[in-house]
Amino acid sequence: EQGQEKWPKGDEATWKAGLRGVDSDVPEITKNIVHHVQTTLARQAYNIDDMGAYQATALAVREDLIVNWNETQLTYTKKSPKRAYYLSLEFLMGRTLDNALLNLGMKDKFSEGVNKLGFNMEDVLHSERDAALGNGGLGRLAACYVDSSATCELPVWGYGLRYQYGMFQQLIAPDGSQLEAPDPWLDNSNPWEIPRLDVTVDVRFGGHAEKLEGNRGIWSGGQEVLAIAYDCPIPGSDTKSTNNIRFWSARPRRGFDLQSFNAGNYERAVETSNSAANITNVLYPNDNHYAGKTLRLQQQYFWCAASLSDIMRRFKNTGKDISEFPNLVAIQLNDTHPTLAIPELMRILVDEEDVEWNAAWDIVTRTFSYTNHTVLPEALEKWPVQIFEQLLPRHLQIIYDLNWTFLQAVAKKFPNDVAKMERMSLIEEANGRQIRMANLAVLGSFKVNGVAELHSELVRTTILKDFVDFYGISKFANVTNGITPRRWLDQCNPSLSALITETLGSRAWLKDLYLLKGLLKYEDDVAFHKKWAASKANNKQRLAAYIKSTLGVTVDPRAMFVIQVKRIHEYKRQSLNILGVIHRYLTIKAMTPEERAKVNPRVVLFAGKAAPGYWMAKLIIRLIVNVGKVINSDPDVKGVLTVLFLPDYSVSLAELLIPASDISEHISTAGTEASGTSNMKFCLNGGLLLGTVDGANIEIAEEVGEDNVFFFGHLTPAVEELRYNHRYNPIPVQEKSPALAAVLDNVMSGCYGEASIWEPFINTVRQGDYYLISDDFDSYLNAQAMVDEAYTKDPKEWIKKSINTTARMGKFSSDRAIMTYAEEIWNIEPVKI
Ligand code: T68
Repeated sequence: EQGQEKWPKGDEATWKAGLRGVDSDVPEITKNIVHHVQTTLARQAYNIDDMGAYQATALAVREDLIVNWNETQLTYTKKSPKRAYYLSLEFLMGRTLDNALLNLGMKDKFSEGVNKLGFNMEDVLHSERDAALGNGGLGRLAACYVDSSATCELPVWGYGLRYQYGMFQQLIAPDGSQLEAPDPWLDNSNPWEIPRLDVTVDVRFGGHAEKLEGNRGIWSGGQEVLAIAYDCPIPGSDTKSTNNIRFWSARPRRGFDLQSFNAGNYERAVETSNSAANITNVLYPNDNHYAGKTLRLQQQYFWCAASLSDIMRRFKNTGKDISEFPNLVAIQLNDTHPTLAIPELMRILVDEEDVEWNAAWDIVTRTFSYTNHTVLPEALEKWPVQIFEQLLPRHLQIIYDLNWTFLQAVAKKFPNDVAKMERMSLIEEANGRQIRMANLAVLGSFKVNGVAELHSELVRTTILKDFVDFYGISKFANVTNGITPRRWLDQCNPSLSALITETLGSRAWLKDLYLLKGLLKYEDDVAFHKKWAASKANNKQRLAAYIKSTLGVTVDPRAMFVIQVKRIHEYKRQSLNILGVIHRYLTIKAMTPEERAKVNPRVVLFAGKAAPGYWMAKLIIRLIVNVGKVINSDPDVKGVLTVLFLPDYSVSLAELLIPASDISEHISTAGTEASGTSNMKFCLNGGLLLGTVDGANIEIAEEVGEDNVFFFGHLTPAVEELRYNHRYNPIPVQEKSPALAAVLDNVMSGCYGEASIWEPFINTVRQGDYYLISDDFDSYLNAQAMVDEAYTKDPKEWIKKSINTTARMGKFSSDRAIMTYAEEIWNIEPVKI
């Protein structure tokens, strides 16, 4: 069919002679790198450093990506398959070069080329700075999902915002406090983006909305902001298929507001242009917490409006009737952040495309699906009606109209249940009227999913129970999260990856992670054990070298490495970990030297950022740092216990830490961690899991076997009653856990800094204890004792557990997760490029 097509422009042979393919041999590669050094960077062999070598190499690889990107997009345009769009306010990409080289299958050749030019690939790779356009799990999940979409050859595009400043850089002050510095990640220019200065969308804010007959409306006036597209190619692994994330950047509509300018008000005119450009300035650094800032709502609408306009334009290019929209387009809402896309699509259909209201609603509700990432009430988005009225008057009308019809249906199904109506309404009437974004997301979607079995069950039985009663259970699904094994094993753990490939005989496991089961044959193989342990030892040495060079601290790689890295949050209970560490410290201090010699030496590592406005989380960081200082300088525990807080956690630091863990901790209060994804990364790399019966920990245990994880703590159904008792029948900590009481007293004794500093934190444990530290403490210590025993008593058994863990992690590939979305939600199919 393609052969019969007419060449679209000019002379075909001349065009084809000019087209470039993917560079495939070393001389071609080095030639292109040198070309970029000379003509793009305007440098030479005389004055080029690692950073320059990185830039030139990245530019060369970028060309290969673009060649594949072009071919992929042309194929999609020609075949016009149903496509899925992943709307995520966060994409936590990390570095790109290594990943691109591995996915293209070009790492060896580029390494050879770079070597010939006098550089070392490791140093070149490390010159890249992370793209940190996300807070944590939710943003990294989006990054894993675009990797898997491309790898599985699915026609999926991501839509996001191109923040000028990503996640803040974390510094630790001398007193142990977190300090924040901006992350101007675009300062060195970003070789991985393609500016599309011709792809723009006008986005309106404010003005006024008029209603016409038949629910139609007109929205006019206000201020227009220009959205400009920047495309970021996402290569699949071992396939040409290269997808796209389109990031929007805000510009003032015209350099300044001409009317004000003409009226002689230059300053006001410039002000408008400033506020427009502000929209994509900075990523909001809160995770699992709603802050309600107007600029955040502007970000959300700006991004939804630009993305939907773009999606609509692409759909219209197919020439299909508008009623076909849901047959060609699926849109996934990553949390409630993009929920405005629902009323926005209604507005486009009804006001601009002249679609009748009910027909429009039918299109909308066959297009969207929504992923929920939390059941914590403080994280649920609710926008004050007042802000909405000012910024998005037409959307407010649409939401009111939707709510009117919806509540009538609710009243019909549940007559006289006023309380239910109040709970389900899109508008919360208590403490100032607010729009409930989760309710709107459920109303406008045909499928709602949680991110792990337990979490999806909690969604169905708690926060969205009324909606399950109303719609029936089939609208509510589970898709357990996954991680990409390319970045989270092949790339971050080369020694283990090589061992697996050598053992299984091919790299096929990277695209079918269940093949790791083949390692089970060697679970008792002494020679294999030796190689397995050598890989872990190597990763621990690599981390020890990093710790030495950044913190100046020497850690012994022969000690057990215990790691907890994630956002700092009370529900994640880094507090439980540090209080457990203090208990361990006090226990060792009370021992005789002979007894101490028998203790299992541990290095306990923490990392993670606290939201700048989350005072308690920052206090917990400060406590960890100060406890570490005391322990690390105490000769009594030297070589037996080391405690460190590694500053500025990032994707790249995770890639260094995760392969080096013997044990990682995932110890949230039961029922609070929706899934967790680092738990999967640690286990895939052969680290054992110490955790609560929460989130995806449960499914990991199901897969790897309960004897290969260390579980502790109360279960989800007990939490409510325990909290009730804390409030109404409190038992003193001393009675519940003398061990914990001693630890709290120790903190208040002043040995880690004045008692008054820690008092607010200690009080949350002594009174109220919302996160159940006192209920789980003894059980936690018990689990830690089991870890020590398993690690010291029988090293062979430990390695066997480690092998079993890795071998049984097949389920947690994001390829499985994305194929579930594709087949069960989006109804899209792979497209061969
Ligand atoms: C995380 N959520 C969940 N939120 O906490 C984690 N929130 O259990 C889960 O594994 C992960 O999502 C992926 O499903 C977040 O990371 C945020 O970062 C966030 C950001 C802005 C506003 C609210």
